[in-house]
Amino acid sequence: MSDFKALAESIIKGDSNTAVTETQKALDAGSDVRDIIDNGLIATMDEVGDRFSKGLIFVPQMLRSAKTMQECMKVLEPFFKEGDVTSKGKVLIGTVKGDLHDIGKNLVSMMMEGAGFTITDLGVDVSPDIFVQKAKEVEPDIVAMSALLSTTMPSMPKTIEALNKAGIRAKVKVMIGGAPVTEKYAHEIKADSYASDAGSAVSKAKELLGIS
Ligand code: B12
Repeated sequence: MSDFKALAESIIKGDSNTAVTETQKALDAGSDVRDIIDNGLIATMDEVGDRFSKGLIFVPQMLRSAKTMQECMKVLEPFFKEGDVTSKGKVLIGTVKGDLHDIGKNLVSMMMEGAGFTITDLGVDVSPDIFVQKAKEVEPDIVAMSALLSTTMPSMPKTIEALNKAGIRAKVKVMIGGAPVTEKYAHEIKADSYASDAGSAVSKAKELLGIS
C-alpha cells in the first residue's frame, strides 16, 4: 500500500489543486488505481466523516473535501475502462429521496460504465415515483439505489414497493449500497443484491445478470 499522506491532507483541507497533483503523482509513481481510491480517497473521506462526528469540522468543510475528492476521481476515471467492452446490461441508478450524497453512487456508476454497463444516472434525492417512471422508460436490467443516511434508508423498501405496485419489480434486479446499508438489510427489504464498494458492485451486477 502506498503512502497517501499529502493527498489525504489536501483533501481534508479542500485544496483541489494539490489533491489533483498528488493523485497524478501517485499514478505516475505506479500506484494501483484501486489503491488510490480505497486508501487515498475513500479512507480520507472516512477521516473527514470522523472529524465531522467529533464536531471538529462542519458541513462546509465536509462539502469542500467532497468536491476535492470528485476532482481527484476525474483524474482516475479514464483508468476504469475495461478493454473491449460491449454493453453488459442497463443500470438505472440514483441516490434515494432526501439524500444528497452522490460520491459513492458516482464511483459505482463510473466503475460499472467502465465495465461495460449502460448507465442512466438519476442523480440525488430520487423519489420512488421517479425511479418507477424512469424504469418504465429505460427498461433497465438493474435498479441500483444508494443511501448514505440511516434516515433515508427506508426510501429503499418504499421504492421496491413502488416498483412492485407498478408491476415492474419482477422485470428488474434491485441492488443497494451506501455506507449504512448492509447485506442483512438488503435481505430484509428483499433487494436482490448488496455491495459494499464500487468494485464489488461490478462483480455483483455481473453475477445478477449471469455474465462473467
Ligand atoms: C461528503 C459527505 C457529505 C457531503 C456530500 C457531498 C456529495 N456530493 O456527496 C455533504 C456536505 C453535502 C454532506 C451532507 C450531510 N451529511 Co454527510 N457525509 C459525507 C462523508 C464525509 C463522506 C461520504 C462519501 O462521499 N464517502 C466516499 C464514498 C466513495 O463512499 P460511499 O458513499 O460510502 O460509497 C461507497 C460504498 O458505500 C458503495 N456504495 C455507495 N452507493 C452505492 C450504491 C450501490 C447500488 C452499491 C452497490 C454500492 C454503493 O460504493 C461506494 C464506493 O466504494 C460521510 C462520512 C462517511 N465516512 O461516509 C458523511 C456522512 C454520510 N454524512 C452524515 C450527515 C449526518 C450529513 C448531514 C445530515 C449533515 C448536516 N447536519 O447537514 C447532511 C445531509 C445532507 C443530505 N440531505 O443528504 C453522516 C451520516 C450519519 C448517518 N449514518 O445517518 C456521515 C456518516 C458523517 C458522520 N460520521 O456523521 N455529507
